[in-house]
Amino acid sequence: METAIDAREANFDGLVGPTHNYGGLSYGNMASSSNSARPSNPKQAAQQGLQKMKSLHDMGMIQGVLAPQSRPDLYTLRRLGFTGNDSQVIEQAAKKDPAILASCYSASSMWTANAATVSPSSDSSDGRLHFTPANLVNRFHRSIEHQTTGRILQATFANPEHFAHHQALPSSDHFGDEGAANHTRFCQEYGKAGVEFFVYGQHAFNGQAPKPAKYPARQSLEASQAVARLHGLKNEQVVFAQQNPEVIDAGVFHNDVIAVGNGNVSFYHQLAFLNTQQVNHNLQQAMSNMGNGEMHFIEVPANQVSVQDAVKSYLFNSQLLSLPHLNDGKMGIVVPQECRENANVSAYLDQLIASDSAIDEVLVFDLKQSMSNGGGPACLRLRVVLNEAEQDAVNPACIMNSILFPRLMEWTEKHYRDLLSEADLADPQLLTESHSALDELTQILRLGSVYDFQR
Ligand code: SUG
Repeated sequence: METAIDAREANFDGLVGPTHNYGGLSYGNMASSSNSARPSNPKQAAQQGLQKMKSLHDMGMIQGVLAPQSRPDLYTLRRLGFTGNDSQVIEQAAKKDPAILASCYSASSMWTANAATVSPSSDSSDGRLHFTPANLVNRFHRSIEHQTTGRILQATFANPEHFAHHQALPSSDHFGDEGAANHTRFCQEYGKAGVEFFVYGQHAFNGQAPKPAKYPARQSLEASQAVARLHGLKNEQVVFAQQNPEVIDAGVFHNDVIAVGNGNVSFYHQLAFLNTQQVNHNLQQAMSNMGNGEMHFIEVPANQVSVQDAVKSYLFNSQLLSLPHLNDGKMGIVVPQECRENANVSAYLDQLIASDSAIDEVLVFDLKQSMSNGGGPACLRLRVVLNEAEQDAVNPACIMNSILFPRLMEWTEKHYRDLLSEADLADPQLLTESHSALDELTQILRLGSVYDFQR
């Protein structure tokens, strides 16, 4: 029997970048499509995210901050044939193809659940914590994130004795990888070898297998298998499961829109998976293989919460947290306020808390700016299980505390606009503002020169 090392779950949230806008860029993501071209408020978006980070820090969680990417992505615009100095590149793109400019301006790296897949050191064969940045090939505006994501992760988790950083998978739909949005780790204790659960939307090399008819399946089985290999996971600790193609067609573009897990608890919608009974059997089997105990399955019935309610409210895009003030394995659930605005979901939450399930407390946050692009509490965070030595090895300037919070709030006050519309993207002044914001941020978070414009 392996002994457990003292380890904790940290959440690294993406700091919303200064160009947060509603580009309508994610086909199959209902919120993104329905809010297309609405004006955004980047300052409010960043501050809503910071408030969540600060609250979780105040509750005793380890809370990290991942820096945003520099936008517009001038490197990509030049690769696409726009020439001249920076302002000319932007002007040309705005005139010739505003859709390309909007894609290169997206602040989508804020959803760090899609930054990478992370396997804790207690799971990997070399005893290091593994990161594979997600290639996000399915959406153009996201496919340009992974290189800088890799650099930011390396600047945050630098020590190679503890942290292993892989390249993103090959950029082809065959290996479409959306990172931790389709990956959950179950365990008895964070520091003990656990079970890694990979959920995919389609088989890349088997044309006969079921797949959605309308919206894209952004994650392939083959991508998930490759990540499991790269991270040195044992076959007996890995479970692969196919998402129900019908829910993808109903707007569930990532598994974390319909299921979430923590510790030994799996909280999921009745229609989330293709073959739920088999999936749950496999999870329990894998937990037993690893010497862990019983899984707790909390299945939310479709007659209480429809898939549509789930997609609208983002009930499952919640964070299930082992909060330090809760005992006996009890957890809190961090939900967006849209869950309290939906009568069915709100009633379900009340019933859940009153029952004797592991979920004991509901924490509600206003994340409307991010939610309007389809990004709830769980999208905004990347979970990283860290043992004590690894906690010491993380870049300390990226950890939320009572000094960093006001510093970053002040930084957003100084640099961010409170109104941004589609037409503003053509204004080269936005680039200048964005660069000076990020330049200062790399000093606050002590990241070094992670951005192209600094190199
Ligand atoms: O990839 N939205 C993101 C939302 C990501 C949510 N992440 C998780 N579920 N983990 C996406 O679809 C919309 C951008 C726009 O339309 O402007 C966007 O990229």
